[in-house]
Amino acid sequence: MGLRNFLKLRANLLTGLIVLALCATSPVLAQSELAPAVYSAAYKTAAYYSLLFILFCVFIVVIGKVFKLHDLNSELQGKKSKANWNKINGALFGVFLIAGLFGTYWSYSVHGVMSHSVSASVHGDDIDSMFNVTLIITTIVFVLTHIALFGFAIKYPNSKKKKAYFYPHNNTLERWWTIVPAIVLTYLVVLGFFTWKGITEVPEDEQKKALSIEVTGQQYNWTIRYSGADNKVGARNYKKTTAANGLGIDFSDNASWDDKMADEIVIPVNQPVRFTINAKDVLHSFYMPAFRVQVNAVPGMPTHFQFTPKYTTEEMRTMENDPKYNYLLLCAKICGSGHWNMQKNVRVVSAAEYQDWLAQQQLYYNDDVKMELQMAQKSVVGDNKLALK
Ligand SMILES: [Cu+2]
Repeated sequence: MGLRNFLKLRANLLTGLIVLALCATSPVLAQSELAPAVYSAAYKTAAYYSLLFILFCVFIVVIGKVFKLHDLNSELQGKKSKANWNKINGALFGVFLIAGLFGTYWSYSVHGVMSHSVSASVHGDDIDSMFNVTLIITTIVFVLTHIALFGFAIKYPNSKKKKAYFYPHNNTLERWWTIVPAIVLTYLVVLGFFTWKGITEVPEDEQKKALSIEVTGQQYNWTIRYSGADNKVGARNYKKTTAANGLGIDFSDNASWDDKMADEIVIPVNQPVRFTINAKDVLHSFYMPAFRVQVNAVPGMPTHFQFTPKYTTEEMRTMENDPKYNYLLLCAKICGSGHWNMQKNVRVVSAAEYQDWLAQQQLYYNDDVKMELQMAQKSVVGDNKLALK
């Protein structure tokens, strides 16, 4: 086969490949049009953009192949290729730099607004300002290093006329690029350390003043226990877990007798709340984004988070201009197949509303639990009698 025929075959193969790619993607597009309603709009959008990206890649490959064919053709005819690839690459680096920086600006202006909501807790403002400081510093570094990276590639393309300057070592330069990042990173770490310490290390008298609520995570639900009039959640012992006593509450501890169960979390505004967080099976994560609260729920090791909510749900609905707005408790640890659905409503209300709501909640130590405990005691006594005989 002559070279000319070979090139023709290659061009035909390439065209076939493109047609095949287009044919293969069209049924997927058609299917996404006919897909049942369960496929969310977001899923469709992701599929659409993925296909668009694949088509764009195919387009780039085609352009590359066309250039390659042109070069081979010129070579065959004994002509010198006119394309200066170093210059083309340099110009492309410039295009990527501008497009990339514009993409960064676009992402900050569109997604930045989406990710930044008003903090609904007192300590949340500290976390937000720390986040902003980190974002500003890293953005400045990102922009400068990328301008330098692409700028050098544009300014110094390969050329037969130029010889590269061998520049292996510069102590002053190395000193600066070690000391400056070290100072900046130390500042960020120390700032984070003290902010976190200020939020999590609450003095004991402050802990006692806070409303005590216990939350237990299990696949795939949160169980909420309020401490009752004594503001103390009763002790637990996993060995006491039964069908009626799912949390394994130890009823020999008097503090457990007035504990209450709830289907949602209701907390009074402007009062400190202290959550004790447990897990019954695997790791979960107690996550309330609006309050900037996140702590792991670990089996066998209670964790705590204390904070003060600033705005009631109603106030937040007005501020967010969304009459359906609700605070949420979510699980932020991928804990199994039902993880996505592990959420609870959180309502922040006035102190008076909170008291009214609490009065309506059921005691954990209810008749079912009492009856089960009595039955268990009777069977223990029965067993003992048998043992004596
Ligand atoms: Cu979970």
